[in-house]
Amino acid sequence: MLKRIAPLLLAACLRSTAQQADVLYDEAKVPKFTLPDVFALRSGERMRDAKSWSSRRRPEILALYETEVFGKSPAKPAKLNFEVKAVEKGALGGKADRKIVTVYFGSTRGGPKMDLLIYLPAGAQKAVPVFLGLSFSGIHTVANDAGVPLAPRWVRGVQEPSPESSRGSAAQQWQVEKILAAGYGLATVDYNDIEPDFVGAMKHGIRPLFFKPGQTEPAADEWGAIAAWAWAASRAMDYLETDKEVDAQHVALFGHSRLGKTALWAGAQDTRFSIVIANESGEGGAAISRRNFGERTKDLNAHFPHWFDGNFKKYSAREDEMPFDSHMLLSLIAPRGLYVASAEDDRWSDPRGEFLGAANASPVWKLFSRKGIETMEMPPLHQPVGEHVRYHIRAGKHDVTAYDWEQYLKFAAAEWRR
Ligand code: GTR
Repeated sequence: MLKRIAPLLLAACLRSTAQQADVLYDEAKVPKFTLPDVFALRSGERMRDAKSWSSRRRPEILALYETEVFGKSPAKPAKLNFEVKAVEKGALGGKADRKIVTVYFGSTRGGPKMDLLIYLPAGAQKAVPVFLGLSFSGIHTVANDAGVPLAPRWVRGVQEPSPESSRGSAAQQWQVEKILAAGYGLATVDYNDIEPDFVGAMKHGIRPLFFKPGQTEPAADEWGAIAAWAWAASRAMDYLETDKEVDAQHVALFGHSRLGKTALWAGAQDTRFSIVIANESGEGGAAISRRNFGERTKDLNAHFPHWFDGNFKKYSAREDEMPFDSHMLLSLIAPRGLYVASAEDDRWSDPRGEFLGAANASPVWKLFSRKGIETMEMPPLHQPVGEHVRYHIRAGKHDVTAYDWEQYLKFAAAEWRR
């Protein structure tokens, strides 16, 4: 399918060739491991209450992920430049009010920019909670809406116009009508606007804007593409905070797959996101790396060297040497709402590893007197578990489905009513 553009073809290909290759898919062969203690400082001292964990352990974990995994990102620019356009009342057959907001990353309107597509329930009388998500393809793919201009796409490293047939091609993965019917809005950005997703694409994205004079590559502890995408999600949040139609206290950040890893990293750093949803985020996301099941750090570093920072390369096939694991990344969302989800056939992402990441992060919620997942036993298909940390596994392949969105909407309703 042409709409599954180059990087996604590579992803699909990895998934299927991995079936034959030397990939661990046998639960009996998962090595025994001990996870780093989410409560203990590197000095060994254990934090026993929310206040000391937040002020002492949390910054340590954040700094580890910043230097060793995703790389440091620049601060929020002093001046942000937004342009609100394409405002339409009664889009999507009268169900939505729609606008497109351009966020300019530089100080002028000439440089890189991203277009934020926002659907809000038509005629909403007060500010509405919003799901924010980066998407894999142009904003015109999110819904069948003739009013959204066709964004260009990248094919084999070259940008070209998108065909009309791609309009609405990702609609299944966004379920905008369900979101609107629940009384929420949806805001999306094409991640290619921030940095296209292929080796060597950095020059087309935002990272060079922040280089020091003479710098041509990020340093080993500076941001990779995932951190760049995450940073831009925070810039989208900067805009949402200025929009009176949006209830910026209630913004859920959603991401699928590599964009699930991105959502986790954005949500870890930016506590304005009140809920973080990682759909099938796999290795480098919610899955416990030490299980070595499915995708491994060496696969990430070999196939997608641009995603993570330079320091992360030293952990290729050395998961047991990492002073962190995914439960620590997930703990950075506490005490906010966290949803981790898996698909049964998506073994490459290690569903059990994703569950165990969420379950092993949950004791941190307990410190805040909030319930997370209170069992180490993986639930059966289609039976979500947990309260402020929730998890489900559904039947089917690596994807985002209506079932997934139904669960996220229920979770948001519960979180936001509390
Ligand atoms: C895979 C990659 C995963 C996941 C996925 C995706 O091939 O190995 O880590 O992020 O791509 O984003 O579709």
